[in-house]
Amino acid sequence: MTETIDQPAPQTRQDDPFPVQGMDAVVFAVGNAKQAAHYYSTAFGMKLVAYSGPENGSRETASYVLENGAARFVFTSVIKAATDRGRFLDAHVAEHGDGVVDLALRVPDARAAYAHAVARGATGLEEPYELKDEHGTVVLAAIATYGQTRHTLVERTGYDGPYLPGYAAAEPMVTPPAQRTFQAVDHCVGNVELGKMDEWVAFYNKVMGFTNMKEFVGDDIATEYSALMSKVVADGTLKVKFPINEPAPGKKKSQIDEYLEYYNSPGVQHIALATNDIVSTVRTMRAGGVAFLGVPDAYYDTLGEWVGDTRVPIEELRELKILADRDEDGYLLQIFTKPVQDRPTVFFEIIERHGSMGFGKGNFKALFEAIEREQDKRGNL
Ligand code: TYF
Ligand code: FE
Repeated sequence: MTETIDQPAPQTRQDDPFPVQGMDAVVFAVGNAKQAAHYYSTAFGMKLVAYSGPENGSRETASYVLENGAARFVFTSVIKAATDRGRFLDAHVAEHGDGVVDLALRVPDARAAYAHAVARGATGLEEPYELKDEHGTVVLAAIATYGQTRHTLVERTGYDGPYLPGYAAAEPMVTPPAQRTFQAVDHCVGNVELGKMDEWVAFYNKVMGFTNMKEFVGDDIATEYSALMSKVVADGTLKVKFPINEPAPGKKKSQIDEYLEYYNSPGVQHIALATNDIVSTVRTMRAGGVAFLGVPDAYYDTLGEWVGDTRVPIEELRELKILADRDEDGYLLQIFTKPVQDRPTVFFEIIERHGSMGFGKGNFKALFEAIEREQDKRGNL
């Protein structure tokens, strides 16, 4: 039901061949970065902190960097493609719609991380290179993961600017909410094709030394109701957690198959954001027009019996459609948005953890039924 790390104890920095310091950024390629930045400011309560575009020397792309605590999102649009990078981003949006191009990882040594990853079988996309400006130097490299998604490896110890060399500090687009909506990226989930989940788990095991967490969705649950299989890999410190899903046969078309069909390839399915006040966050986001999945009222009639006491009274969870789950380590509260673009692809999760390091296994049935109701509305039966 929960997890602690499967096999080896969390590695210390000295013996970790691929140490990561956390998520550096989630980078989205979108059709209209200016408007996306506005949505994530007004509806998600994020704060614009940096910008790169024609006004400061970037003629090909415009990029908006938004933060909330340690969580950083970057939204990039092509203005006029002139290089392979611009053409790649244009093609990415044409093929996948708005989506995640990069789960960038902060590392202490990008050259060492890249060399290790490539030696262990990763596909190199960018050899290590330096970017410099008056704020200092950043070392970057990139390796491929599922679909057209990449992991940029970011070494930023020699830099004190707003994001990366070339970016200028920017003022918030709107006044941020009085209370911070979330403070970190909790986990990033990938959808891969049928039969590929174990290969991608092995990739993270081998290339990054990530270990498997105990929570997974196996055959039994898959055929019962979820129509997906899932395993979770994490770095030794549990700061970076990557669940990987693949479709499974079920009563209806798998939500993972629906994603793969509309995204046109494997890719990032959802980003979970950690908060310490999910009630306030959900109220702010609902007021900003974010649509969340709902669960039947009956879910709350029996919730107290098995989940026990939580910080938030059951009646408030019921009002806001927040889910709860408990395991031997503690409990968590969570809620899922509907897809945030017209394609039924990327969505978000808001999660408040109290001891539990799980992913809400006790909610999988209620959650997947809610997703299936949305699939039905879209005509995917
Ligand atoms: O990240 C997780 O594993 C949970 C559960 O399509 C989940 O958030 C898994 C698959 C999915 C939606 C949620
Ligand atoms: Fe999740």
